[in-house]
Amino acid sequence: MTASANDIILHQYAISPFSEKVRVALGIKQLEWYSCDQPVVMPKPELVALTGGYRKIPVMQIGADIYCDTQIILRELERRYPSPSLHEGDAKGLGWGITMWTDRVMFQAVVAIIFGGDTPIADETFIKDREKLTGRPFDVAAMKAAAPMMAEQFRAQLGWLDDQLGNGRAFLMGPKAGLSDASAYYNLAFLRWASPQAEKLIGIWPHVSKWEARVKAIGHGTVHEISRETALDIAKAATSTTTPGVAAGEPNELKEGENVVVMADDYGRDPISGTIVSASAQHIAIRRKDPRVGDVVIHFPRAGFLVMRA
Ligand SMILES: N[C@@H](CCC(=O)N[C@@H](CS)C(=O)NCC(=O)O)C(=O)O
Repeated sequence: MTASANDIILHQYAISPFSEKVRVALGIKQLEWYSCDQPVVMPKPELVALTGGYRKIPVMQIGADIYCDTQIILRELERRYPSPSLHEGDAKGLGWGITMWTDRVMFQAVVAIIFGGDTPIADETFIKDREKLTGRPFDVAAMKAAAPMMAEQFRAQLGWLDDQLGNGRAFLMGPKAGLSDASAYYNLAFLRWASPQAEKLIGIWPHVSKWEARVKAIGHGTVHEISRETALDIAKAATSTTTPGVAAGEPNELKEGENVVVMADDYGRDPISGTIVSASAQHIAIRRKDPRVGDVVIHFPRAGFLVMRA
């Protein structure tokens, strides 16, 4: 199989929980895609050639269009492959709001349980890398102190999921799996991969356990491997298919063609510079040039990202 400019390339690594969210969405939509393996720690020269400095995982590439953050990745998958929808039964708007809970509050509880647990899974290189990523000390002692409390926080949140599933529905929002399922599920998968406490915490919830098995059974669609160099060659040869234009209502009157810097508002706040191609309440796309990949258009969500005039 050779990938073309229309194919989905997911830059990821196997034990990345946020990649699991996208992999489940690819499974729900039964899509065929290419997995491009990326390192777990910096340096990631091929990834940053595509993204202009964004280093987090996953990143989706389709030709010369690059999507940073799972929110914009799932939004674009939904736009390009609307059926089956990630919003079957889901309140389309509030499904995204739910991801703000699963990706921040719930995820941070899981991180503390894993890294504050008894199994040391973080080596020196990983710790140094994550300190740079977050701009804070990777304080194992503090995480150890917090882990028991975080187990209680996580239990409370699993209780919400169990109540939601308590009326016999197969998935969180109804009979079909969607955005909320992929978003809550990856936290449980991460805990299963990395913490001996997982079964003790998850297994006590009867509805959650059955739901977890159902989401797992969805799979990841059809996946092929692609090398980093081939992915970069595809970007270089391709032209972005993004339609230019800025939707009405920009609170700060951002305009097409303006130079801006975009960065995440939480961690991994590396600034990415470019020229606005298109924007709306939910996305911003900026063009930049890179010696290895040529002209690319990089896409970010608006919620959770800051846009500043350069
Ligand atoms: N808000 C981001 C979060 C992504 C994230 O935190 N990813 C983790 C891996 S699952 C990461 O990038 N860690 C640092 C790294 O892998 O270099 C998203 O939704 O994509």
